[in-house]
Amino acid sequence: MLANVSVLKRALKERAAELGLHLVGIASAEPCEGAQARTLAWLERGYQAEMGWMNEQRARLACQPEQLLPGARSVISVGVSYLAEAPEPEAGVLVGRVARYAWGDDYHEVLRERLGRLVDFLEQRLGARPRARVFVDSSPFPEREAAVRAGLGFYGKNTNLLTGLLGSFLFLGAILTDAELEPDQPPARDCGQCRLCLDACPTGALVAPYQLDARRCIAYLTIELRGSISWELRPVLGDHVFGCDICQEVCPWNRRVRPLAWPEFQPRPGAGARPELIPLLALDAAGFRARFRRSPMRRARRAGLLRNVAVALGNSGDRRAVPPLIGALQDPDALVREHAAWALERLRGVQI
Ligand code: B12
Ligand code: SF4
Ligand code: SF4
Repeated sequence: MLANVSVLKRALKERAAELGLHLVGIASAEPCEGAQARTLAWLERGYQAEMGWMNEQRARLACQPEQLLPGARSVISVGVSYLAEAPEPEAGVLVGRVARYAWGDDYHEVLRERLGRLVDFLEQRLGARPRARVFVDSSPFPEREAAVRAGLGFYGKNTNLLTGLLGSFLFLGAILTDAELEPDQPPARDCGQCRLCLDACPTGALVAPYQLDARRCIAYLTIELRGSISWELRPVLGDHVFGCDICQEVCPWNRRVRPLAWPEFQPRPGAGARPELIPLLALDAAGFRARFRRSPMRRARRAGLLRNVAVALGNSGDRRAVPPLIGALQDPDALVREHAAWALERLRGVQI
């Protein structure tokens, strides 16, 4: 029996490599009691901010594979690098900064399709379609915990999954299945004495090793928050208009990692790494939809993105930002108008 499960695992990993999935590991589908307890403690402290969907019920469901898929026996965890290179922005142009994961197409759809093909392979090998559920950051599932258990890497103090081969700029996905596969072993590694990410975080969101308070995290503030950004944090956002990579850029595990991003995740026109700010502030609803179709940046919605752009223009210290910000005082959305007014106030000194 063991021979069969390990032969199947080897064949599955070969197929995954053919599909371009950079890392693959297997874990048994046991309840994740530790992750559940840590997530409940995180919720208790209010670190989920206004992400109402990150709640106790979700944490309990996510960590009980049997409830997600009756008869579940194995988790196939995959990691796909999104590390790409982007051209330097043109000199003199007012640009914002987008987190690497959002430079290209939306990973949810791209990864889900590849994982579906891995399930097709299992069906072919087993002679019948196994019961399976695919997770790519959309339904409750502890993706980092599954990756650790499946031997892909370990938790960094910035809470990201770190891997020896690809660093941490990778997407995670998982297949929960009733097929039996031989489990891999979690690596016995950790960050050691390093604390570069904690010291580099500009907002103090990493309140302790492995503890992220989303209320202060730029990724949360620029992507998930629907309302107003606190006055205290606006200047600290700098030129970030969507997400933040600072705690990963400083990580030694991301040095000397080769850029292996799939063509889908290369910087695309419209979104990309360093979008020009002033045209963004002029986007209407239809323009926003057209520009960010199939981009992760849709997640911020028009009002959220323009709010972030107004803050970045306010932080630019550049007088060219003044006329478009005055225009944004007439924006149909109150959120945008309010942040534009703040930005103009911040630029007061440079107006003359
Ligand atoms: C909610 C969420 C967010 C929130 C909250 C982040 C957070 N740290 O919880 C916000 C909006 C801030 C966010 C930001 C980002 N996210 Co996000 N996010 C998620 C989501 C949906 C759930 C995460 C979760 O359960 N959080 C709850 C907390 C409690 O869990 P946790 O952070 O994993 O914490 C664990 C560790 O801290 C550990 N732990 C606690 N104490 C200790 C002590 C020791 C000794 C050890 C070893 C471990 C340990 O246990 C906790 C639970 O297991 C996942 C997808 C998913 N379904 O899993 C993606 C996910 C985690 N995000 C992802 C990404 C890419 C990002 C960003 C990089 C995007 C960006 N550039 O802007 C940033 C990174 C910010 C950061 N430093 O984490 C990837 C991460 C890939 C990776 N390499 O790890 C995921 C897995 C999505 C995916 N499928 O690829 N995200
Ligand atoms: S993503 Fe940015 S703001 Fe959030 S913890 Fe990392 S460095 Fe801090
Ligand atoms: S910067 Fe240092 S402490 Fe932070 S995740 Fe990387 S290795 Fe760990």
